[in-house]
Amino acid sequence: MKKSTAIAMVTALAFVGLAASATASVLTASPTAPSGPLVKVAHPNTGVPFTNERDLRYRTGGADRDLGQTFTAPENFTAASVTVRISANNANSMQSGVYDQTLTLRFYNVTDATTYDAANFTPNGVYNYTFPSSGSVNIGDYLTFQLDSGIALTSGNVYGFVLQWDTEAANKIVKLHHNGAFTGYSGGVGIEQNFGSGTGDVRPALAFTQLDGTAGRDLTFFVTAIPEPGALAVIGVGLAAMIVRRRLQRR
Ligand SMILES: [Ca+2]
Ligand SMILES: [Ca+2]
Repeated sequence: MKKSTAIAMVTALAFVGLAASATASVLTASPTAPSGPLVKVAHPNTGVPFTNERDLRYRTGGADRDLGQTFTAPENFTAASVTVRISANNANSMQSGVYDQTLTLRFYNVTDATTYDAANFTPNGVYNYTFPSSGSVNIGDYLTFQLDSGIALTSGNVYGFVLQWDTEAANKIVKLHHNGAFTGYSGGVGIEQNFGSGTGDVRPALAFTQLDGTAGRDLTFFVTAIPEPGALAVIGVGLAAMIVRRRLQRR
């Protein structure tokens, strides 16, 4: 390869890197829950009571709401993704104004597992996503928000995330499933921020209240971990051993 070609390729790759950092983070919709989450809060009942839903909305002609959840890290780990679930109560659980729209996840360090006072929330990352297009997301789906290169979390510390639409538009409502009266998760609290009443509403400085106005309610949510370097090394050694064994078998 010519030196000039190599330089051109490196330059091109550098531009690809810059472009990638400016694009939206990865949001996927799936009918199945994420595998191997470190934090899992889902309603324990069978026959999922999907009527436990709460609007995440920023709509013209009505009041608006951000939704979030705090949780306690069960060990030291790097958070890879956060998942919430779209309610499947009826077709109204996901309305027409949400497709291809920008949805922002704000991640926070929180002082304790019972507070929802915004004064106790310290910003620890902002991620922008594009909601899936019509036809590629269904009610009942799990929405998984990848946290790019991950967020390092410390065992026993409390963290939180808040989801919010960036702009107000007609029918911009998706309903997220929560655990209703089940209060089995003590590691955090469901939170929401209500604002506006019609059209042209502007989101105020953070002022959270408890989810659904009721103590103990939590979103159905999951947090997954990036495999530790130690675990990756074990996998790497295993792969190397397998390759060596196959080569020896061919002789
Ligand atoms: Ca709780
Ligand atoms: Ca509004």
